Amino acid sequence: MHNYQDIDVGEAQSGVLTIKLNRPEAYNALRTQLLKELAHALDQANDDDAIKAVVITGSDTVFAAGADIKEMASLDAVGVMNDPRPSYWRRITLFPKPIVAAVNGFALGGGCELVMHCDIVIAGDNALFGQPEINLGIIPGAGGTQRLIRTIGKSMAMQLVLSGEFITAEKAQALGLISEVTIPERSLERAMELARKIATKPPIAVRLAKESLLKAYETTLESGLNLERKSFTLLAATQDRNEGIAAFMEKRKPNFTGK
Ligand code: CO8
Repeated sequence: MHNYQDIDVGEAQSGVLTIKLNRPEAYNALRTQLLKELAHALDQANDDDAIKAVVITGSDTVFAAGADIKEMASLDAVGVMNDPRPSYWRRITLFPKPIVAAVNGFALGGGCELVMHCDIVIAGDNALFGQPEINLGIIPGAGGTQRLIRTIGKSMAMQLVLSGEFITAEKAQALGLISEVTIPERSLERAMELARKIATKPPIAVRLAKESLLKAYETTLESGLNLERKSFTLLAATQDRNEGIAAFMEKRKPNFTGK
């Protein structure tokens, strides 16, 4: 197991790897080191066939309070241009297995953007989401302006980004930013439960489903439907598809092998 400073990575259990953001002294601010470690842990998870899904979580009171403002303070325009962080974000974006987030407390700035990099989000009812960058004279820089508007629509995205106001978990759920609200004590277990369930599904179908769904963010309906059709066709060539259909016919549980 790799020795990380800013994150805790558990042993994979039932196909699920749990990554905990762990910089309590800085409200899990996403400094370069943390993002580098997160990208590394996800790369490792991608290479490990035993890992079928990942859960990302923070503490009971903070998911992540954004980019590390103290670290950011020392960067001028050239420093920002040469910043390695966008390449770490890119690796998180490209991670092909499902990521479920369990969010308690603050998910602000880059923390809210990290939430939007996750595929399913479960939040405790103490969670607060926001893009307060405007208060610092900057704007979201890890996809927030683009993903927020595609996820919650123009008026609400503008409200969050331009005013810096926070929204509650209940509101975030109503807007479709997250999928479920629980009591804070239950958010991680619920996220794990979902991840474990996904881990039992045929992995190639899960992967192609994620890819197809995410494509909807960035393409026309026609080319999205094309990708869906091609993926659907490709799945007809997998053993797991034959196994799934045979198991249904024979009224038994399927035994998926990832082939
Ligand atoms: N960066 C660094 N340290 C932080 C951050 C942060 N984002 N947030 C909190 N901390 C630290 C505080 O400095 C403090 O440490 P210390 O006691 O040593 O000074 C500790 O965490 C606790 O913070 P507070 O005392 O402020 O705690 P409160 O409970 O009073 O308030 C808040 C909690 C509301 C979360 C408050 O800390 C806050 O407003 N934090 C900043 C939130 C913010 O502005 N986030 C956006 C940051 S900018 C950004 O995310 C841009 C992303 C671009 C990514 C681009 C990649 C290339």
